[in-house]
Amino acid sequence: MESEATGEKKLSNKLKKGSYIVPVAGAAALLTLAASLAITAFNHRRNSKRKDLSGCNFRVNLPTSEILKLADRIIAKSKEVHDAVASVPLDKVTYKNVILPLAELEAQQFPLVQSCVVPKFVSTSDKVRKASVEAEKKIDAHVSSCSKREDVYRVVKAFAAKGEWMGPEARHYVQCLIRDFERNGLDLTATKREEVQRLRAQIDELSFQYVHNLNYDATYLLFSENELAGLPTEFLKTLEEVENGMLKVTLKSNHVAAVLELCKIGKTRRLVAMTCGKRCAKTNLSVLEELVQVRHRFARLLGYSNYADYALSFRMAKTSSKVLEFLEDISSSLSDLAHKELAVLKELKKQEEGELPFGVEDLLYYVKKVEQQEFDLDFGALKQYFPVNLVLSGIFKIHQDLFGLRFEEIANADVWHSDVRVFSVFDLSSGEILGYFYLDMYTREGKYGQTCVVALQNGSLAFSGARQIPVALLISQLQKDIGSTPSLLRFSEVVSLFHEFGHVAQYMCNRASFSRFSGVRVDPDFVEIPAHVLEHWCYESFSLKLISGFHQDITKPIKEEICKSLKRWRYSFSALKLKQEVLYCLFDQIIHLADNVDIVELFKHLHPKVMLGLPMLEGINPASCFPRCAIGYEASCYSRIWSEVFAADIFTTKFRDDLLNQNVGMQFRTKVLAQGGAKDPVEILSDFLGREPSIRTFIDNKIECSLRQ
Ligand SMILES: *[C@@H]1O[C@H](CO)[C@@H](O)[C@H](O)[C@H]1NC(C)=O
Ligand SMILES: CC(=O)N[C@H]1CO[C@H](CO)[C@@H](O)[C@@H]1O
Ligand SMILES: [Zn+2]
Repeated sequence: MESEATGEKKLSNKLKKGSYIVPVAGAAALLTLAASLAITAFNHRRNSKRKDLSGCNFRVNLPTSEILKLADRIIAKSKEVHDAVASVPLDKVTYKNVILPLAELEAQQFPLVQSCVVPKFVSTSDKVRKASVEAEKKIDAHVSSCSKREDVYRVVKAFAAKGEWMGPEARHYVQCLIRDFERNGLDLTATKREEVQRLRAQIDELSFQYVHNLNYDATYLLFSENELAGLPTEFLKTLEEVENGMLKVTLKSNHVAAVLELCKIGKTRRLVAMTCGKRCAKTNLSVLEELVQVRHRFARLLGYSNYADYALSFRMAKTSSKVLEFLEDISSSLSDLAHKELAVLKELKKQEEGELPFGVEDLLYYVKKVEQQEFDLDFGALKQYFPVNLVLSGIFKIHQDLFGLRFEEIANADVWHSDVRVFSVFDLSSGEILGYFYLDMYTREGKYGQTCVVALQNGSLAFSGARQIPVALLISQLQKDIGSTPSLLRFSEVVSLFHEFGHVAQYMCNRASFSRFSGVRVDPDFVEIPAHVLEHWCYESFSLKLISGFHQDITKPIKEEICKSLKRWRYSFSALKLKQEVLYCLFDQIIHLADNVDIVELFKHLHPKVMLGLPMLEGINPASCFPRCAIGYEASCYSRIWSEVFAADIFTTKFRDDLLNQNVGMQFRTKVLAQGGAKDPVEILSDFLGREPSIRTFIDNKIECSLRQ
């Protein structure tokens, strides 16, 4: 699963029941979409017979008892196959009796597992969601026990040692099987293996504690209304008032962001930034120190020189030295630009507050100020140009023209809520079905709260030659309003939808043979790249006009000036913003290189170095409140920047000058999207680009776009 911060903002308005994608984009005159975009209307009221999706083994709407029974059947079957593999004599191992049964088991069981697990995200019934959680626990426990089976490991190892000829994808698959076993210490002595398990449990406990401390931190500050000057009245009204009119500002991100962006009083900003940077300093610094030490020991036991190398060994970046070089290169290449950006902000502060020194607490405030002065971007008004159906049909149109795909809505498919829509994806030229996806767009009670794409069935090619097609689910968090106008999207939601559709396209176009390599969760450094590539279409006038139209007259797309502003806005102060992110990524990488890094000193040292001499705020320690390095992104925080950089390389080199070039699009589809996790990502990208991927294009593009401001 994959989640996005961008999709969380709300939008309003309602999609009328029974409505369908209007197959006309804003620049209606530009396009004759209606004919080419075969999106069938469907009508909820006419739902006579529910249709099954042929070739889809994901089961919708299983009742509670069925979910639990299915989980038991999955486990029993899996156990049977594992036992059979384990019983193969070591001198009789072949691809057919060891690897094939495991690969086909995975491919067949995955959609069934998802039939049990996915209801917990989307079901409208509390009971079903609970059963789903319970089923998941059972299945997880079983999967975890399988990955610790020494008997199976030994057979797989014996097979690998035999050196039977295999294609590169199969070889890679065998390596992955072995890696998973060995990450559980199966190649170690029993005592060391126990130690691995013990350390892993300790890591889980400590990272949980770190995040728990942050979540339960209840620190707040009190300010008078004067001290909060600059904040909008509607915001002040939401603050709790304590005695003598003082207002309570918590350290929740929406409070902190509002103060840092809008509060005119430098002292208030500083106090909020400092208090925020001291959160959990007493507790979490020691938790993180211990966590890093335990991780280091864990990685050493498994034969890696440090935890970073353990975390990176199966990622595109591969080694920590490569990551450090990458981050330092980005940071130093952007220094000149960032200096220029900072000079603008410093000048503005001088005008507004006199000779006071500029500090990090001033960054957001003055950035916001310049942006308000320079760009006439009213995001509230911009929404009027993004009715959901228009945006969707624009997205489909772009995917169709670029990648040779055709989307068709399936009427009367079985779904878990009447808002959910289902689409088939076809290859435009051959008419071959490539896959299906469910679109569950609107927030509702009990539904999972993130925007993401969930794999329901992975594409794969069985030994018999039968292809299983991929089935995906796109969950987003759009707000359905009770009103008569169509649902309107905020710009951030438009970008987020584009991003997620990038994942869907990648998933649909994947031609890997092994289910394991056809997911949307393969190498995380690689898998985000196509989605980031697609985001670029949201900032180009040509495509923006394609996906927009004033909601009361969709033939009127957004104006050229606004398109230009959006692009400039994207690059405004982007060097400074990126450097700030690089700072945290460097910290995350360096602490995972050894067991004795002084995490307090490290931040103090890195801060002025990366942030152009700006010192860290006195007495704070960001290390105590940086949950990404504690859980989920440890030693891999860099990955977001990584994807963005190589996506920019691809977009700028191949697509920027011809946004709907199907030739290039088809090459991207076959050389990149189709490959999935079956091949080395650097090889994949080099094949497409005709050279190794490089950070230069990203940097040059950033400098060029910023100078145009
Ligand atoms: C299918 O894809 C998902 C999501 O990318 C992945 O988590 C899962 O491991 C894959 N399934 C199999 C059977 O490998
Ligand atoms: C290792 C460590 O210092 N843990 C502390 C983290 O913070 C909690 C309180 O929130 C303490 O109870 C732990 O001892
Ligand atoms: Zn993503």
